[in-house]
Amino acid sequence: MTNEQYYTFIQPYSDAKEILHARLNVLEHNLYNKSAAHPIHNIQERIKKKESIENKLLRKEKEPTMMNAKDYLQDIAGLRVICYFTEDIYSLVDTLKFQSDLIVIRERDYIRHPKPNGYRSYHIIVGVPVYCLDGMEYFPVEIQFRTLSMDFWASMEHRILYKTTREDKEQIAEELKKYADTLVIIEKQFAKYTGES
Ligand code: 0O2
Repeated sequence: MTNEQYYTFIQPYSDAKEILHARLNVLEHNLYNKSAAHPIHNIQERIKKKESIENKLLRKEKEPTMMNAKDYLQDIAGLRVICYFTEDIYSLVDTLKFQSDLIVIRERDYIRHPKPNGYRSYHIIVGVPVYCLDGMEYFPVEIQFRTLSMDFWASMEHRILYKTTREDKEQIAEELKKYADTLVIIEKQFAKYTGES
């Protein structure tokens, strides 16, 4: 994949991400009209770099071509939505699913079903219709919904352990799992103050 091919290839993914980002901003403004609280703390976004696309395809034992990226990767465009409370995440997901022109391609609820290492997050891959001069096509965008504490833990774990090799990995993983459990308790305590538990 040349640089030029890469930049042409990612354009509609980037457009789909922008469309979804705008829709999430609208929900942030009017989801909770019954209270002053806003559910979203911040939204991060990224487009997978050319090298990451090629490496991921190679890990999947596929040729690193644009065609394969389109066929086998659904996280080329990504949004990470950081919310205050778990309930905010489920409300946002429900409201987003109500938008009938979006299609849900895949969902993974690592909040109700955390990964054994303690990772918690709600992943949903949404097909977003992108209209251009010669028609419409759906492009996938992966959204990771996390609370502030889920994001804190995942960012630290990503930095310290995820995809790393180190001798003390097992011991650190055990400690991080305990911190994940503690954060669940703390988060529930905070939710109590707002009646959102
Ligand atoms: P990176 O470095 O964040 O880009 P798939 O995308 O379907 O091939 P998978 O694992 O089936 O991969 O999808 P899943 O479980 O939805 O996880 C995808 C992303 O979630 C990862 O992207 C991470 O960003 C995040 N994630 C999943 N598990 C963990 C975890 O244990 N710790 C942390 N910190 N993040 C996690 P990438 O591309 O693997 O990595």
